[in-house]
Amino acid sequence: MGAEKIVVDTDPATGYSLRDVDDGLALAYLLALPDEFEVLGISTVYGNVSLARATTKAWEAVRVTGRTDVRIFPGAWSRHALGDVSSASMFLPDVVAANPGEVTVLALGPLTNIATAGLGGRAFYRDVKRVVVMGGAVEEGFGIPLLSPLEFNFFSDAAAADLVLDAPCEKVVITSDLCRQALFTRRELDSLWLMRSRVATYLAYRIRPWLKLNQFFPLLPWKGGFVPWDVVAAAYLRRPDLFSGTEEKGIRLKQGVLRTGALEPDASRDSRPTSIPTRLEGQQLLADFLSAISRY
Ligand SMILES: [Ca+2]
Repeated sequence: MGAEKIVVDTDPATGYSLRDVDDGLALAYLLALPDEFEVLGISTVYGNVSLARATTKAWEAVRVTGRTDVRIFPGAWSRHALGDVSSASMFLPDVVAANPGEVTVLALGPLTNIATAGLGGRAFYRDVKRVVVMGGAVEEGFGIPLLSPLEFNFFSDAAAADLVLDAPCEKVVITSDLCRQALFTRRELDSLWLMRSRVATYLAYRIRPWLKLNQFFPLLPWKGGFVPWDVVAAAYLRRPDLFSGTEEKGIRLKQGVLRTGALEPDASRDSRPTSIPTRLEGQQLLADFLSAISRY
């Protein structure tokens, strides 16, 4: 079997102060496995940081990993750009049209680029193999009182998220509840330091302050580490065996004035179900991440 064709839509911020490192970790993981994943392109989106800063970090990821063969396509600068033409909005339909039924789109940021590609006509959802999304919360979300459950990607562009949840294609949603079953701790960081490769050391330097912040920030519901959100979604492509309890049902964003990224069942969409794994072998997933990085 050949390598799986994928496109990664992402808002990397790895290394910017007080910003999540997960997109950069997910990119390093996938780019480490060229015999398993043919990365046809990386499209960038605002989210963790501005579009310009996210695009800069995407360039940094391909340069540090030595994968400058991978092309980068800037997309939406905000949720107000839903429907606007961008490099990403042209690239996404083009690449699935050129490889009908073969391309997995892995969406790791707000869904503005994906929804915009879908607005361009039925061909995108017809031709894409599947869309795997990190986003949405079923129960616990981010754990902030009053706003809970809150999930950043779906909250950032609720309209785009709901369009994708209604898309006529195979959809997998990796929720924040699921991601919280993995916790990246000092132990994983120490493993990276010990690898001594350029990529592992690059990641370790950027993970260290984020790990410290998570360890000492008192309001977070998880203790002793950080949740590697986008790494969980990326690992789903390689190790679906680590995911279980998958529910197949129609789903939509919870309606209301404040749409926080919470999900609810929608029977009217049962003919277009979404796959939602509910259980994760978190420790094995982190071990798989480390084994991929150790290839550098
Ligand atoms: Ca992200």
